[in-house]
Amino acid sequence: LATALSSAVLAQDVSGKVIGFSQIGSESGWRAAETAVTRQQAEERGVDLKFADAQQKQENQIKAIRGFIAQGVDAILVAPVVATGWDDVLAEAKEAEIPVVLLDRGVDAPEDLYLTSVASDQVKEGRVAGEWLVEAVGDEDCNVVELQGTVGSTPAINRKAGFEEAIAGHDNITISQSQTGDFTRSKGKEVMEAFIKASNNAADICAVYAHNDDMAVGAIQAIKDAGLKPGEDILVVSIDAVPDIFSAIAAGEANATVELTPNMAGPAFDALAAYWADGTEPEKFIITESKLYTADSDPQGEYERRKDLGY
Ligand code: GYE
Repeated sequence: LATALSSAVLAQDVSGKVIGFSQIGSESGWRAAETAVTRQQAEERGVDLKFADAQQKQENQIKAIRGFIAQGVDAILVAPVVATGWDDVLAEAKEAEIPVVLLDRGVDAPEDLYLTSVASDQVKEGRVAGEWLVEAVGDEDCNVVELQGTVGSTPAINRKAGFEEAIAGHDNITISQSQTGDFTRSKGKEVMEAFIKASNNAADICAVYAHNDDMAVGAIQAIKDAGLKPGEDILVVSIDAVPDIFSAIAAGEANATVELTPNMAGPAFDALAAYWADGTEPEKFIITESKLYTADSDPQGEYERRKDLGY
């Protein structure tokens, strides 16, 4: 029993490891939560986490990863800002025998260049958001404006595709305008203002679909500034499930969000622990859940639960 217990403990063990984390930046509330949870997970597990903030720039991420390789870290976590352009630096890490785990976004690179990827099914997230809208509008005509995430990032590409899949075949629903808001609150507001200006009559916009909650929160402000009621005159559906969207849902100013867990590091550390314990190859894609929340899902309670978790 003692041996069984100690090997079970060992399999979970990443303590004493030095792990580099190339984070994208701090564009959203979700990103801040992910950074906080990663630091917390590292501390609980005795990992020496080397944190590098890339300020949204891929070149900074590549530099940080090269720095981690030069330092000889035990593993590298990277949240890749865009999908392309990773082959060389990932091959360098592989050459140095440093396992790389992708967090929350994907890459267009050969799968043998990373150990595993911990992320949501982003096409599904878009689909869940779109299915909610299909259900909410029924037979009514609905003009949707779309706030896309960062250009070239997998969540922007996939969340767009999933939403379009869900509304396909529902000819009453059309996307009339679609632009990037770069996953930020300020750009979400700015682009929503432009959408409102460009439409003949702001009231013609039936819904806004934002690829994350922060852009939705910015859009809500723009809708109010235009003298309309978000959540009623213009429906608001987005992705992440951060506390601020729950306050908006509780206030009737947003309608639905799809949850993205900020705990990507937990499964990443588990995968590394098993890999180091006995060479266990993790699943290539570790997929987190995508649950829908609406006004019916106790938004005030969800807000408080997240605040208690330290979001
Ligand atoms: O939804 C958004 C963030 O990469 C999936 O990035 C993640 C997204 C998340 O800035 O808020």
